[in-house]
Amino acid sequence: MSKVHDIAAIARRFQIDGQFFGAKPFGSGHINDSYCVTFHQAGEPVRYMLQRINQSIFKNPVAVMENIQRVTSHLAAKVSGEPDCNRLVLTLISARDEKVWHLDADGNFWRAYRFIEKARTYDSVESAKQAFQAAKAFGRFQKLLVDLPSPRLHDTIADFHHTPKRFAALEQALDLDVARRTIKAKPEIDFAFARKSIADVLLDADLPERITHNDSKLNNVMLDDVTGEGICVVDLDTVMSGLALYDFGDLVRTTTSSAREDERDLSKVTMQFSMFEALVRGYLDSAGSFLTKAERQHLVLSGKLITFEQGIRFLTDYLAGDPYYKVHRDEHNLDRCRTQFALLESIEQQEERMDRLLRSIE
Ligand code: GN1
Ligand code: MG
Repeated sequence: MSKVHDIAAIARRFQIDGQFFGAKPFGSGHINDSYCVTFHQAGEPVRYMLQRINQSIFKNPVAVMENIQRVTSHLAAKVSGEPDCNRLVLTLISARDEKVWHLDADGNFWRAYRFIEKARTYDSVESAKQAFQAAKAFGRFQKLLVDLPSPRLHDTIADFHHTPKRFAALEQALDLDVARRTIKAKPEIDFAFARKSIADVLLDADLPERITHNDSKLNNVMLDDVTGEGICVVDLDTVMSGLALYDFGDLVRTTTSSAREDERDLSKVTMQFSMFEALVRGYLDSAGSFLTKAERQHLVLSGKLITFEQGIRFLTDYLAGDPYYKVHRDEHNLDRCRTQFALLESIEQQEERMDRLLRSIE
């Protein structure tokens, strides 16, 4: 049973002026708990984002917060002076004891951000413009972090995108079969094993390590309500060293299909070429100046890889009895796995055309 938290009391532990007015659960993340909280300040409502870090997944929340603090300060310094610069980067609110988190009496870690107004996220793509803007925003995020001073960021989750290890975890879940579900997922298991070789495509490609977001889903970038521009990348828990293409790959996974991640009608799940093209153009618009030739050449493969990886992660969680992702129905993780695999098939069918596009704009 999840505990009911006293959100008002927790919010008051942060350096927020005024009267607490209310709080609502926020967003569609699978890991942390997020609330939009409102305070009245001089008669005006002002909103903040309050989040509880899921410590069964982030075992070292202080390391997570140290990474986020370094990254957001660096980004803020880079964009200072730009119009509306407060909306271009997440701003952490310190707790009353000056730390950037609050540890409650039950051992929960909380953090607060200024809320970014007049912008929102989308769980599924509605236009090629959105795809372009999302990819441009993540490319810019990577570009602004190229010169983050040392030391290296903490690895908050080890081997996060190490796909062969993700595959090994699937094999282990199959062996254990703790939830007695392997029988129900036979076609998906066969699908995964038939493609096991995809797991190595980026690790074998000699690509440079960079600072990457690692969870670059479409719904982790805020698009401005008026201009539609991708203004701010959010959900920074997994910002750490990685391959730039992990981020591009996750954009392909979450933005080329207009179906939701857990869509049950698989006929709706297709890789829309126009969206892929918009992603490539948006990403190169901001990241093109620093990407190596090898990185550019692996853009298509990164989409395949991350879609495959996410499919096996959902499948593994399903077989293990859903310990990791929040689920809202019995076969939720299996449904999510199926959409990933349907999208992967659609990518496979269009791979040559996707490659031709890349060659034409090299
Ligand atoms: C999780 O919390 P959320 O929804 O942003 C997961 C990502 C997955 C994603 C799938 C720490 O992200 O890696 O790609 O679900 N985050 C973690 O939607 O595992
Ligand atoms: Mg996340």
